[in-house]
Amino acid sequence: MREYTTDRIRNVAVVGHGASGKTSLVDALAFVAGSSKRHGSVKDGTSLTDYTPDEIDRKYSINLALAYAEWMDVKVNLLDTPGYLDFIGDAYAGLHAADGALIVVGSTAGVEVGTELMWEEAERRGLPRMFFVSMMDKEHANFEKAYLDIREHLTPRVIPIEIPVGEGLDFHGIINLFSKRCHQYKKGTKTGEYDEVDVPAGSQALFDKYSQELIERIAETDDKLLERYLGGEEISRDEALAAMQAGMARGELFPLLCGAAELTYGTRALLSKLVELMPSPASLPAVRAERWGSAEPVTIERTDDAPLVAHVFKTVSEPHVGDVTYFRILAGALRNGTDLFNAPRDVSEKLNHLSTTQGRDRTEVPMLHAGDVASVAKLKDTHTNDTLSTKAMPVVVPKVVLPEPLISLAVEVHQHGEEDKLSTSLQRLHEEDPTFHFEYVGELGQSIVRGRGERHLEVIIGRLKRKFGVSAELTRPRVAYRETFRGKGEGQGKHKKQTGGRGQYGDCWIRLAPLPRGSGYEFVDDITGGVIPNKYIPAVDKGIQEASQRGAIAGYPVVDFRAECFDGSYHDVDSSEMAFKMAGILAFRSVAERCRPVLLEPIMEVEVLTPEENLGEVMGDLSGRRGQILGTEPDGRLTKIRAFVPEAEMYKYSTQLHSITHGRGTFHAKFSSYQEAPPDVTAKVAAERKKEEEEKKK
Ligand SMILES: Nc1nc2c(ncn2[C@@H]2O[C@H](COP(=O)(O)OP(=O)(O)OP(=O)(O)O)[C@@H](O)[C@H]2O)c(=O)[nH]1
Ligand SMILES: [Mg+2]
Repeated sequence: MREYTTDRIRNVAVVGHGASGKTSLVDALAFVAGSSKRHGSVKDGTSLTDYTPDEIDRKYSINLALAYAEWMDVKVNLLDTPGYLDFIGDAYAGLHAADGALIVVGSTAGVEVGTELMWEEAERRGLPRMFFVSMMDKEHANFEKAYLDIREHLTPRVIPIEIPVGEGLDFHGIINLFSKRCHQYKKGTKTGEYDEVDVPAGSQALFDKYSQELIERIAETDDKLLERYLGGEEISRDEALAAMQAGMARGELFPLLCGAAELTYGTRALLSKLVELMPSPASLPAVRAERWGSAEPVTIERTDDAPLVAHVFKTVSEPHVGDVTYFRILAGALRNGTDLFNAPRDVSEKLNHLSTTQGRDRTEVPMLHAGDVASVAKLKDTHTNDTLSTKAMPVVVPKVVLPEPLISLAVEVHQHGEEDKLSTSLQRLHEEDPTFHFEYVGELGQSIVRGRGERHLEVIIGRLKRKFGVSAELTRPRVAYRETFRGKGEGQGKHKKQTGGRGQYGDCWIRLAPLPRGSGYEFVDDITGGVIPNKYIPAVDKGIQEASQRGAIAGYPVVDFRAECFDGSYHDVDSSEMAFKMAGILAFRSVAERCRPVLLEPIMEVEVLTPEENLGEVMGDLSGRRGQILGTEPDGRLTKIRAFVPEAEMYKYSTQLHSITHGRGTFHAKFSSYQEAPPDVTAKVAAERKKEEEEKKK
């Protein structure tokens, strides 16, 4: 492979909603350019960038993957991102590593939730953006509708630079509005070949309308051009393209193209436009970094002579290879075998086997120039989001901001004794995918995994088995119930034992009373006249606290109450801290039952975004989960519902919402408070607890 200098590189993240055709497009682009040997297909499990077993089985992208197309002496790095929202962390990582975004919009589906999220993220990053209306050959394809959808929901500054000839089964050509020529595709073409012909008579009216719009829109972004245009002057193709590129760089214009990746129609024109309109890293402002240690801000030019800075945006552990690290060289030229420094981890890494990456295939290269994206295997201790730099100029660059987990499930190993292996393997999987988290929660006695959705966690469990040989399953997480009191009560706890020599004697009287929700625990020392010596009072407090960890209803910790110790007695010889602690325990146990104990359950504050048409069903489902709807309000094209829902009822909510809204609904839940559980729930929880206890005794 030839060397590509910084000005001959483009880094493009291909983003969009799930199943909009991104992976198929990346495959076709790399193939048509001649950089990939075969035209793969998602359906057959042969696509270039959906190459992991998980992806081949499921037929959708899970991981960010890298490919490239060499076109017009430029290497276009294509970052294929997953569209399913469960894997949005990788889509963010793709945008982080790119200098421009190609937003794919399905010709029948139009703008969807995933399209909006990607648009917003690209906007936040100030990335130049281009649209591609995909699958123009699909039945019911509608170019104009997709365009108007983008205009209405994403930006009025989108502007088609080509238009299709025919749609759906009749789709057979694309007119380029700059060259005023039509590409008529050869039926059965494998590599996007076409005959160049005049604009067909039947498309003339459409062509005139869009051409006019294009030139006006471009002229609007440039005063001089506008003046000339209004003066009746012709604007040349090159001038228009240059103005378009400048407009894109400023975030004022978003060109729209179209095609059908599976037929390779439109792929050549798209490649040319990616080269002509997307920025090269050489044209970008200097890299902003922070010097490690001093946090002093530094700027580093994106040239080969600059000190090397690379950002790791993804790591994947592969069987037989170990960890593969994907990184982007922000500054400096990188030679194979170079030692780089990972400053925050204080580790030197030798970059052997530096490779350009075409899907699963890696080709070793002797050197890479500033701006390129590549991979390397077998680094010692470098993970996603780390910066590699030099010892002479150790720096860190901003990280990809990763999304928070949305759901939690418990995980159980199938084979007893594999618990340790489970936790070390899950740690490795977390390093590979930092949007996945896990912890052992002692109170629940369960390992809890957290992620973006059930689909996400199922993929993790699959990897656990395939990569680490640990067979496990996802189960319902236990709920951290609490107990508290509704009423007051008082009583005695007396611990007295006489066994041969020195005995044990502790005696206390306590009062228990409820406190407002969230107040916690309070202890009041109301002893007068030294009926219990001062030195033993903390022991009573300790005993009450210990006993309160197991409440009267179902053995859950009791919260939000006050305990007053107001009377008691002691023995000169037999009393001890131990004995008074026992007295505290006994007192709590006997009084707690009389204070009308109740079960508290954790309540989540939930925000759901759903299309209006599913609103009724989504609300009905929330009510079925004992949800209390607080209100609804419009939120862009969707409706936002706010509700309180018991945590116990949120199990598998993401799957349910996905199914009701056909993947368009999203939700967010956070702990809000503990509330009294209704009697039937209390009875059920108490019965379950009793059963568990009995099983333990067996
Ligand atoms: N008719 C037609 N179907 C297409 C075309 N491109 C993709 N498809 C089909 O659309 C489906 C989704 O395509 P993908 O390329 O996997 O879409 P994606 O955007 O990568 O999907 P995610 O990875 O899940 O986000 C597959 O079944 C493809 O075969 C096309 O040009 N024409
Ligand atoms: Mg894909």
